[in-house]
Amino acid sequence: DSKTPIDTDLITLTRFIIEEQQRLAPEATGELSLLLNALQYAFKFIAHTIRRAELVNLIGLYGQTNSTGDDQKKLDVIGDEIFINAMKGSGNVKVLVSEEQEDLIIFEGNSGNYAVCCDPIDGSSNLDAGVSVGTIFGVYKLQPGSTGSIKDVLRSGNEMVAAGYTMYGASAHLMLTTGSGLNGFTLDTNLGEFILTHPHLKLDDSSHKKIYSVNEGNSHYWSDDIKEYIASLKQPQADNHDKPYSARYIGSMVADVHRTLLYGGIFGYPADSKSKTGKLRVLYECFPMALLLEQAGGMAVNDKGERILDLTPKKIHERSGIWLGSKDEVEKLLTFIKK
Ligand code: P6P
Repeated sequence: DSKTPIDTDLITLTRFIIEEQQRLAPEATGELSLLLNALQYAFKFIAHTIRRAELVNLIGLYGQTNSTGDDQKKLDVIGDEIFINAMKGSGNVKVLVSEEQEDLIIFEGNSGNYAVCCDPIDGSSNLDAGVSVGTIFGVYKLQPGSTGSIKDVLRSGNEMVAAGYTMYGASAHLMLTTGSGLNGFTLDTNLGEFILTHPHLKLDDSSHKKIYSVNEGNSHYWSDDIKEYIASLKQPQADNHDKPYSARYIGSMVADVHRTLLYGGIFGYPADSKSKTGKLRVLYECFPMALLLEQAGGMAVNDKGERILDLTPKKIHERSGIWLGSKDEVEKLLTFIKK
């Protein structure tokens, strides 16, 4: 009715990208803005497909396995195809690394200056249970003079120019950074637009929830440092009204990281005696999430306590152990990691 105030001045992702470009890089060519718009198209299409999949029962084993051996679900394949076509169609992506593709993809016909690393539908093993899954992405600008090769992506995480994820839950939530803070958007399916809903998101160091998020089913294989650390969280905490931490583990990285960004705490998938290099992949899981957490004032380190973004992968599907979350929580972990 006429009394309910309608916000007629919405900040859509499209508008936000243009305003950020004008604010941060007035001399920019606008290529990154075009790329971010191609990314948001892919997220809208994947969100729509996941919703439809529930109805037309696309879910179910597809019978093939992807480059990392997980059972591939139909939506993994469709999500990957949607993403590949959106990046090719953007015209300015030259190199693509996808979790679903064993090898690097070079778009010969594109004259673009960007390389994108992505996990089209991370956590898809949870799809049948209705658990939120997501698309995780990281963007590198091609190195000067490069026409697109593996050298453009086997680089330090510090060189990523943009990163984020879209989580497909009750709504589609996009968390994005282009290096100047972290902003959250929610897809309005009626408008077909991502709307700015979490401007300048920052982790609240003082009053965040005491949550730890790790798969305790692996604790037999953990190092003694990590066993000691997690055991310490289960004791009553003086700075938590003498209560131990709460355990929250969804098993879908995007959902676990989204909760960590909104509530604080720590998430980890450490390397252990079973997975000596951890499970999560550097280029399209660890780097993007580490960049998001740091932009929100948090931290992300590997099993040796080294900053994730300082790592340089030698292979495109390389894995790393990772801990990320509120600065004070990661610093507490670091006191248990013996150099
Ligand atoms: P586990 C999902 O398969 C995934 O790649 C991440 O999304 C998630 O954090 C992790 O693996 C869960 O692994 O071994 O705890 O089931």
